[in-house]
Amino acid sequence: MQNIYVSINHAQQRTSKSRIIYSKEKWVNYMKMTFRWYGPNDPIPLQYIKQIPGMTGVVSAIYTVPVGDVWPREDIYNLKKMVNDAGLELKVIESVPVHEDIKLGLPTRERYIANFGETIRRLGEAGVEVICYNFMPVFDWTRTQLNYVLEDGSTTLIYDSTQIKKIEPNNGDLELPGWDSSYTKEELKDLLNKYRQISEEDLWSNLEYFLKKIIPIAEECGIKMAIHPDDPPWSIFGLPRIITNEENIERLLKIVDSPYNGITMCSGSLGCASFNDYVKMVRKFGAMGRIHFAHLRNVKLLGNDSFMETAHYSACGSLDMVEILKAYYEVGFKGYIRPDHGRMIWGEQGKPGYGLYDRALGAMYLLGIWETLTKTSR
Ligand code: DNO
Repeated sequence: MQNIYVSINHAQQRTSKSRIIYSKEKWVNYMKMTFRWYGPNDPIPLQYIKQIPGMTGVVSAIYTVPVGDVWPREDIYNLKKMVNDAGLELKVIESVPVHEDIKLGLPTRERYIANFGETIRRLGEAGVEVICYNFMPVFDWTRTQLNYVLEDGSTTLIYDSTQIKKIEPNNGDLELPGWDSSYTKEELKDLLNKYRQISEEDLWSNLEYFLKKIIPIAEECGIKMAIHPDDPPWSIFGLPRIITNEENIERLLKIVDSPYNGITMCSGSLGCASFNDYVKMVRKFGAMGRIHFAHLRNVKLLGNDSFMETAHYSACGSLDMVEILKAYYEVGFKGYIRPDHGRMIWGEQGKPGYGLYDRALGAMYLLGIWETLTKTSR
C-alpha cells in the first residue's frame, strides 16, 4: 500500500502549487543557474550537482588541450554527453583560453586566432551558447593565500597587497598559490620580458584585433562571447590589465558593437575595487543586453587594495546580494549565472574556491533571493 504524507490541508496545497508553477515559468524566462565543473577529474560528481535544486547545467571546458590548439570535436561531444547524461545542460564554456601571442600581438597570433575561431565553430555545432574568456596577460585570478582560516574554522582565499608588492616576478621564481603554471622558469622570464614592451594601449589594440576577427565568427555560430573582468581589476607585477572598470568595459563593448561581444559580470572581480559600483554596471550593461554570464560571490574589502572572499550571504562581505540580484531582475536578465568561489566548509577537501558545499549554499541563497523577487516585484 502506498503511504501518503500531507502536512497542509488540500486547499492550501493547491494555492501554493499554482504559485510555484507561476514562478517557475517566470524563472524559465529569466536567468539560468549553473555550476562550474572541472570535467571528469573534478572530485565533485555531476550527480551531486544535479541534486542542488534549480541547477540547469554546468559550466566547463576541455582541460587537456594545450592553450592555442583547436579543441577536438570528440572531446567536446564526450563532455557534452557526460553532462547531458547527468540531466544537465552544457551551454556555457569557461574558458577558451586566449594564447599569449594574441595578447602580445605577435605575428604568430594569426594561427592562434584561426584556431580560436575554429573552436568557436565546433562549440556552436555542439549547442554551446556562451563562451567565457579573459584577456589578462600571463596570470588569471591572483591571490596570496588559498586557505586563510576564518573565525568559524572555514577556509577562504585572500589577497594581501603588501605581499604581492614584495614579489619580483621577473626573476622567474614566482610561486603563486593556485596559479597552475605550465611555464619553466626561463619561459616565464621570457614571457614577462616580452610584456615589458606592451603598454595598456598596446593591449587594447591587440584585443581590438582579436575581437574584430572573432566576433563575426561568433555571430555566425550564434555564440555569445563574454569576457571576464581582470581579477583583481588593477595592474599586478607591472603587467597591463584593462578590463577593470565601467569606462573600460564600455570601451570594450564599443570596439565591436554587437550583442555577441559581451561580458561575464563577475561580482567578486569587479567588486574588490572600491572604485567599481557593480550594481550600477549591472543596470547599465544589462539594459544594453550585453551581460551573458554572471559570476556571483561576495568579497570583504580590507582596505589598502586587500580583500578576502567570503560566503555569498550579504552580511558576510562588502557586496549586497539583494541589490545585485534586484538589478539583474529589473533589467530582465536572461543569461546564465553561477555561484562563484566558495569557502571550504564542513571538512571538505578539494580545489580551493571550488568545493561543493559552500557553492551549493551560495546557489540556494541566490535562488532564494531570485524567487522572492519574482513573487514580490511587479
Ligand atoms: C576564477 C574564474 C576565472 C575565470 C577566467 C575566465 O575562479 O572566475 O579563472 O574562469 O578568468 O577566463
